Amino acid sequence: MSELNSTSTETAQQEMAAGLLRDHASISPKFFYNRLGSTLFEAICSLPEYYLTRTESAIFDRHLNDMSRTIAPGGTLIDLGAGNCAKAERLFAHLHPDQYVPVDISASHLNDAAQRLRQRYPHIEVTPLGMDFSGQWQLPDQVRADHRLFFYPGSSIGNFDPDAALAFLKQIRNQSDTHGGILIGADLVKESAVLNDAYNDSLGVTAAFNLNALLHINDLLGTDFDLTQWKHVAFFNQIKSRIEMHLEARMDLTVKWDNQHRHFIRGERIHTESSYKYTLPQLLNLLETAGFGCAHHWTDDANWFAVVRASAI
Ligand code: AVI
Repeated sequence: MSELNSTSTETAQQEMAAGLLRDHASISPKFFYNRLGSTLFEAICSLPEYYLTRTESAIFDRHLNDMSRTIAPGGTLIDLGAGNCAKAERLFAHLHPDQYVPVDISASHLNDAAQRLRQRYPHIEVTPLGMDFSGQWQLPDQVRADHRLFFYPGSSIGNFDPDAALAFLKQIRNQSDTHGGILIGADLVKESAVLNDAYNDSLGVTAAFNLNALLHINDLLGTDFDLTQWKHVAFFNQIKSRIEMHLEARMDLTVKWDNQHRHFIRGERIHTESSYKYTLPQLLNLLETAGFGCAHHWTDDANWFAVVRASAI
């Protein structure tokens, strides 16, 4: 089941078809997140090999008091890619936001969570937004304009190519007043084996997450992808400093939809996701180029993951 409204369904269909018809076929990683995909992603976050979530969480556990000293209380907390809102909820007791704005492409997940939060925190205005923020976006007027803190955890910044990451951060900067800022988590460059294991877990949950994109496309575009004909491939590309996820055809096959088709030969791949890994200086430099300064950062003991708080300057 997909969670997009009719206008965004049409745009999504065009985007999917264009990606499938490219010489090197690709699908945007945003198409991982239908209801099943969001559930599978939550499961990924608990996998032993997927160190990102627990490492980031441990950084917050250890340094949240220190972080909150760099952030004025009150204001609006804007949670980009909020999912079940659990990560932001942990900040409430430290940051005391007046308004909380969870934003996610998967609206049903979001509305359930927002309802629960309203009951638990009646003094916080909860304003959920079902929105795709992977391209051009603008926050609506219901979002208060002053003291905006954008919360972007989970290394989701890594899912943008570097130019797009910069453009995305600039959009955030342009929607922050001078009291605003960003609290962002990003996965750092490390030994390839650790990275490869994180995206090739032994339970096969990441493989299911990747393959589910084809079910989502069948649902949205009416393609006839047969999942048994495809396999999950993920590896660290050291030159580009990114994990690449692909779906690889196990045999020659043809995918059909409407009056269109795409032939794949055995071994041909659809690129489904890149997950860039930064060094800490690269990450700080990216934020500075986007217009954020006065950065404070916190990492784990192994320097696997970083959380950065930076101000709009
Ligand atoms: C959401 N994003 C940061 C995850 C990542 O690690 O790039 C998505 C993911 N893909 C496979 N496993 C997790």
